[in-house]
Amino acid sequence: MKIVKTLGQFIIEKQADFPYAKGELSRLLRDIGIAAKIVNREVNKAGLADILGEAGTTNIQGEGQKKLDVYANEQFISALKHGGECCIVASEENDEYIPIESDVSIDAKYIVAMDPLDGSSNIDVNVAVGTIFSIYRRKSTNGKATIDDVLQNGNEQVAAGYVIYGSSTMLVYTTGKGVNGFTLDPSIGEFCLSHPDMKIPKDGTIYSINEGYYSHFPDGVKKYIKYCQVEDKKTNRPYTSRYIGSMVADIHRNLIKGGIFIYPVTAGAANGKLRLVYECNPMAFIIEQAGGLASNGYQRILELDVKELHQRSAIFIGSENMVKKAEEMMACFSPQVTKK
Ligand code: P6P
Repeated sequence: MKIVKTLGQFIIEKQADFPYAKGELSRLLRDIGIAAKIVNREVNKAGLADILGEAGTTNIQGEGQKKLDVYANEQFISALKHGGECCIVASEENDEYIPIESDVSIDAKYIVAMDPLDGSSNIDVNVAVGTIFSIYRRKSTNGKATIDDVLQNGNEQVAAGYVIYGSSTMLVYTTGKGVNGFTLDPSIGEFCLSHPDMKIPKDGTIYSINEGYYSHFPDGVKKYIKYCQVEDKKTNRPYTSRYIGSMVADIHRNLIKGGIFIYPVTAGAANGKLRLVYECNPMAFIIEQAGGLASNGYQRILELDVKELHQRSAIFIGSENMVKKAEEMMACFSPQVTKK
């Protein structure tokens, strides 16, 4: 009989990894797990309930908000508000950060930055979507936490994770001591440890990029794509192209099988499309903890200066040797122009 370890049991077991923590981070991760189960229930019946289609509002990116991403945002904010461990929530769906001021959050010391439902444009066509979260400890030691507590470099994260609502629902997270994956067992309503100590293969044969923008890519990216497509048995090329259009799903596949995901700068997105604070930084933390690499083509994602909440970045993330090859092409054909 296989011993089932739930997310809650695992978190408590790993509590010892944080000698100074008094259980707050553990409780925060538990709160996120609870919200993920609630969102999962609605995602799984999105086609039935009246939560498909546009909510009529738009987020700061000017993107139409589908009802499910508004619902997911509300669920995560509510769980974090009532959990008492979080003093600020920053969300893709909200222009400004949300201070959590409630009796239970008086001495809360954690900041949560999240994309509550990434890839939501895929909801109506039943393609995997995901939640991405990033957790920081507040820097300020007294008074109310401010935006400065949110705008921390990625290497200051204390935890990061994602939920993928796919053929099964999984929660994958790291606290800086490796990456572990939990699959939701609907029959008991628990996330159960299914992928202990996840490691991304050093090499892979999957490249993931929206080639529709090829003509707008930097020359280094064009050269890397051609490198992926050239026949060379010794290096298992041509690689396979896979692009789901949902960052969590594309990166999760590469974490398991090996591969590289690239969203570079393009003519239409001079700083890239994906957001540094609640997409690139958490995914970079996870992939580095699993033995992979994540950069903007030149610098480690986790070392990039964070200046604005909805700041965008290019991202090259995945198997170590594939990211290194892509960075070589960038250095050679699209050398970084340092701003004077
Ligand atoms: P494009 C989804 O909208 C998202 O934010 C990511 O999940 C995904 O990787 C990317 O945008 C897809 O963007 O321009 O290829 O449609």
